[in-house]
Amino acid sequence: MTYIAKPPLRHPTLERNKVGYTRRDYEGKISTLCAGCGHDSISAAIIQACWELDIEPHRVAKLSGIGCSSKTPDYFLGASHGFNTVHGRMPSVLTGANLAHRDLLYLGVSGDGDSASIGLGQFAHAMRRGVRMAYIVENNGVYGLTKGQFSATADQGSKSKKGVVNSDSPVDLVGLALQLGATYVARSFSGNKAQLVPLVKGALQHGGAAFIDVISPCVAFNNHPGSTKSYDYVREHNEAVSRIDFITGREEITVDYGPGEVVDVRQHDGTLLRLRSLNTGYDPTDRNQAMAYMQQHQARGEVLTGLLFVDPLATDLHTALNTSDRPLNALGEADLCPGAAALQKLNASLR
Ligand SMILES: Cc1ncc(C[n+]2csc(CCOP(=O)(O)OP(=O)(O)O)c2C)c(N)n1
Ligand code: SF4
Ligand SMILES: [Mg+2]
Repeated sequence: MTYIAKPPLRHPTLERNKVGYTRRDYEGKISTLCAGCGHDSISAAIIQACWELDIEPHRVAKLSGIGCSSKTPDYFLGASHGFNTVHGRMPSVLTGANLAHRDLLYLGVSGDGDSASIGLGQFAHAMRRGVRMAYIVENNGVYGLTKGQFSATADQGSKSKKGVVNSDSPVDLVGLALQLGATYVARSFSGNKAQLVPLVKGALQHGGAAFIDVISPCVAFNNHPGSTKSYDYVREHNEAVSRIDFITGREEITVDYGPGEVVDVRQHDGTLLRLRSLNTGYDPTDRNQAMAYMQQHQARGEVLTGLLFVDPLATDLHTALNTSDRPLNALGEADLCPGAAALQKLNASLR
């Protein structure tokens, strides 16, 4: 993988967050993606979200598969844990890491090829098992890294750069995530940082499987007329369900929301998701309504964005499996080898 390290120089007056870090401390190496690639804007949103959340970088584990999108974890959170897996295998490696070390914040970064083609099965099982993570798909409708073939999320009837029409039906990862039981489901656009940053913050603080599909135009292969994943198409067809602000339990609410219906969703850990509905009557905690609403917009060729669904009381795989409260590397000999009596009791329970 080619990369260029950023010069370590810092201006001494850079603003610091509550844990003493500047935004630059959340950056990674210099990006080698094409200038204007949507993926770089998503990296910038992740950096901003982690800085604003006062997350210590060593508390994050970022995992990805293969693709231009999956290269991006090299360009943010340079001081965090990282694992670049095989194509489409990020969810299973992340699941294993999460089960071994439950105290880290897990960030899965993937592409539409990585998650909707080769990794579709892995995506599905991570969602249905409720693996606690923020799973971000940087969705450009093509395999950018291998020169722009249609991916499984390309819309039927959309055109390639050379004018070839895609005849296959698309896989809609948001629809699948909703159907499979993900407890935080959102869609956004790499060109809308104001919407994306709070969505990433909410996902990182969520108590279960959080999924964000981010439409992220590929300027090299899928940004032309006839594409439904281009900057122009998404700007013209973007329909937001709500404006979201993410507020930690300790913060005073000072945001001026203006007119519109306000829905507060308080999560397990006390954090608050405040949504100002741009469409009256939209209930972000109603899974069935989210699915129907999304399909209606899709049929009209619109790209519905925002926080589409959240279950504020979500639990995760650790709760379901009743695992140890402590990470495995923090268990001592007494925990791991509780003695003959405990073994006999266990064996008896299995007879
Ligand atoms: C097992 C395997 N099959 C195929 C490939 C070739 N390959 C590399 S990246 C990629 C697709 C990447 O597309 P996507 O996940 O959408 O990422 P993008 O580059 O568009 O961000 C493919 C097919 C591979 N590296 N490994
Ligand atoms: S090929 Fe496309 S996805 Fe890859 S870096 Fe270039 S613009 Fe981004
Ligand atoms: Mg892609």
